[in-house]
Amino acid sequence: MSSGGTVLIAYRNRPWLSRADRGRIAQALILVLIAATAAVVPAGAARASANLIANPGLEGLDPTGFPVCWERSGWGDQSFTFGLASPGHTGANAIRVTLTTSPNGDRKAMMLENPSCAPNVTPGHRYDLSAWYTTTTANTVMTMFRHDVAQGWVYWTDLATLPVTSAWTRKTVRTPEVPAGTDQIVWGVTIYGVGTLQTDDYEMNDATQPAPEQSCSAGDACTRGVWQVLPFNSPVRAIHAVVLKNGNVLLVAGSGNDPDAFAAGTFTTAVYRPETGTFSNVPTPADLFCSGHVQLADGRVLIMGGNKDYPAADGSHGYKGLRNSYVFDPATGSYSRVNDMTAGSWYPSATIMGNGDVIALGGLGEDSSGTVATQYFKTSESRWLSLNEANQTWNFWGLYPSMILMQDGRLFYTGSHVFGNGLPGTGSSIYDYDANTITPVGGLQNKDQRDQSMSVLLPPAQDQKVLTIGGGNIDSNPDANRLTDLIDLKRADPAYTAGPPLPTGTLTGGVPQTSTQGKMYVSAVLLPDGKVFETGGGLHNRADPVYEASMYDPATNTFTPGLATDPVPRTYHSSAFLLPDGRVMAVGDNPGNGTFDMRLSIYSPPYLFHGARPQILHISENEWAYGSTHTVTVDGPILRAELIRPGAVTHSSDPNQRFVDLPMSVNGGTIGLNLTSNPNIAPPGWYMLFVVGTNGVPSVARWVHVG
Ligand SMILES: [Cu+2]
Repeated sequence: MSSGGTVLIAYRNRPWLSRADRGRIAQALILVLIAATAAVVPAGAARASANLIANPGLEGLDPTGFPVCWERSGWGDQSFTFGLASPGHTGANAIRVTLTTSPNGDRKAMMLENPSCAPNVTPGHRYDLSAWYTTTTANTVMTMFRHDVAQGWVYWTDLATLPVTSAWTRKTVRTPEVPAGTDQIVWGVTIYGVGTLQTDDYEMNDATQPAPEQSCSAGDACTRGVWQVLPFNSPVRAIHAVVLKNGNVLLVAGSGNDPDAFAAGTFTTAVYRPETGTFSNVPTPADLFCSGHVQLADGRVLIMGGNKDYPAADGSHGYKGLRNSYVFDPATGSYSRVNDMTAGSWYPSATIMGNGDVIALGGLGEDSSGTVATQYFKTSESRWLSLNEANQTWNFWGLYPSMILMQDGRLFYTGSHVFGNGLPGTGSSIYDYDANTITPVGGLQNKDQRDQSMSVLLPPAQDQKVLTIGGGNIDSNPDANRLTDLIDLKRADPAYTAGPPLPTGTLTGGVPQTSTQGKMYVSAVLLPDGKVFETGGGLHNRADPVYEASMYDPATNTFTPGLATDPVPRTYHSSAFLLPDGRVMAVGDNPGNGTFDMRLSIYSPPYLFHGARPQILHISENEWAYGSTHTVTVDGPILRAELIRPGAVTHSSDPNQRFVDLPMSVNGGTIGLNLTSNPNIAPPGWYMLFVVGTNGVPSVARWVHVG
C-alpha cells in the first residue's frame, strides 16, 4: 500500500512535460474551463468557492486518448490496465484501472503534477475533495501529494479508504491544513489490490471561510489566554504526570527527590480528578522517582525503573536505577507488579511502538553507570523480554533520551535529554530496532546545551516534523539558550535546520531576559487547534525561573510571543500537559534548595474565549480499527478533527505526545472521520478526540480507542 517512502520512489524521475505539451494542454484546458463555467451548480449546495479541478469530469482527452491533466501513475510489478470507461458517472468518460495481479506497489488515477494542472492552494486552508467511484476491492484509497516550494512534489497523506461498491458512490474528504511552503496539491484514487476501480467527476473547494467578525469580551485573555493557580495544592510532589483514559491525572512522586522520604520508605502517588478537583492517594510499592512511563494499548500505564538509592554521602556511588516495573490500572487505581527489567533504569525513556510494544532506553543502572541495554516490553505477554530476546546495540542513550516513533517504525532520537552534555557525534540519530542500526542525524545546534530541552512531534503527526526547543547544561551551567531546531523526518536523509528563536521573557523581579537568554526545563504542549503552547522553564541549573509563554504555529513556523505566563515558577521537575477539556495543567518545581512547589496551575488558551464550543453529540463507536471511518454527529460546522494522545510527561520529556489528523467526510452535521491505516502514525491506545469549529474553538474531548 502507499506509504510515504514507497510513493516517493515512484515519483522520482517523473518526466515533466515539454513546453510544447504544456501549450497543447493549456489550450485544451481553456476549452474545458469554458465548458465547466457553463456547468450546472450542484443542487442544494451554494458553494462559496469554485471547483478548483482542471478537467474534473475527465471529458477533455489528450492526444493519447487519456484525460487532460490526469495520468496513469503508480509503481510495482502488477499486471494492470489503465483506460477509459464509457459512459462515465456523468458524461462520456471515467478512468478505469484494473489490477489482475498485485504482488506489490499500487496504481493511481492521479492529477498531473504540473503547474498548469495541479490545483493551487493556500497554506493554512483546508479543502473539500470529492470524487465518484466504484471499486471491487477494499484496497482502494484516496491519496494526496503536495508541491513543496523547497522539496518539489512529495507524498502528503492518504485521506480515506474507499469501501467496495458496484454503484457509483461519492466520497468527500476534508484535507488537513495545507502546510506552510505548499503552493499546489494533486490527488486521486489509488488501487493496490486485485480488482477494478472506476473514478469520475472530481471536485475540490476551499473549505476555509473568511473568519467572521469575532467578538471576544475577555480582554487580555482574548489574545494571551489566562492562568489560574488552583485553590488547593497537590498532595504529592508531582514529578511525573500521566493523563489517564478516564480523564484523571496520575501524579507520581515516589520519594519525590527527598532523601528523608526515601530513608523512611515513604513513596507517594495521587490521582487527580479535574472534574471535581479532588485527589485520591495510591499505595506506591517502590521509589518510582524518576521512573519511565507510557500508556499501553489498553490504557493501563506501564511504569518502569525509578530510584534504587540516592547518592552516598561519602561519594562512593551516585543515584542507582531500579529494575522494578509496574502497571497502573486506572480502573482499580492501583499498581500491580510485572517482571523486572533487564537493567536498572533511573531516567529511562519509554516509547510505544506501532505494534503496541514498548522500548525503553537509557538511564542509570543498579551500579550508577549508564544502562546500555535495549529493554523491550512485549505487551501481548505482559513482560519485559530477557536481554537476549531483544535486539541489542549496547549503546548508551543518556538520561530520558527523547525517542520519537517515526512513520516507518524507526525511532528518532531528537537530542533532547537530561543532565550535562549531549551524546558524542552529532547529538541526534535514528535508531532502527529491527535492523539494529543507529544512523547519525546532522544539524542539531549546540548539542551539548540541550539538557532539558523539549522535543515534540508537531501537529499533525502525518507531517513527521519534530521541533526541539531550548535547553542548557547543568554541568557547565551557561545561560539556557533560545535555540529551536526543526526536522522533516519524511525526507530521505533528514537533518535538522534552525528554527525561529524562542521569544524572551522575564526573570524574577520582572527583569527582562537579554537577547541571548532562553530556557531549559521548558514544556511544550500540543493543543487541539493544531498549535503548540510553550511555557515554563529556567535560565540555570535549578535556578532562575523564566516567565515566558508563547504559541508556536507549525503551519507558519512562527512563535507568537507574549502569552500569559504561569505565576508559579516551573523549572526542574516541572511538567505541563493538555487536559481533555482543552485547558493546560502545569505542575511541579524543585529548585536547588531542595524545596518543591506543590501549587497547580491551569491555563485557558485564547481559543476558549472566542465563542461557543462545538459539541460532539454522538460517536458511532469508540473502538477504532486502523484504516476505518467513523461517524460523529456535531452541532455545527467543523474545521478539523484529530486524535491527541494523552500526556505522559516528566523532565520536559514526552516522546509519545502526538496529534493525529483525521481527514473528514463532511455531510452537514454528520462527519466521517478517517483514521490512518499506519499504526506508526497513531500507536494503539486511548486518544482524546477533538473537533474544532470554524471559529477555531475546540470541543471537549471524547475518548476513543485505537487499534
Ligand atoms: Cu529528576
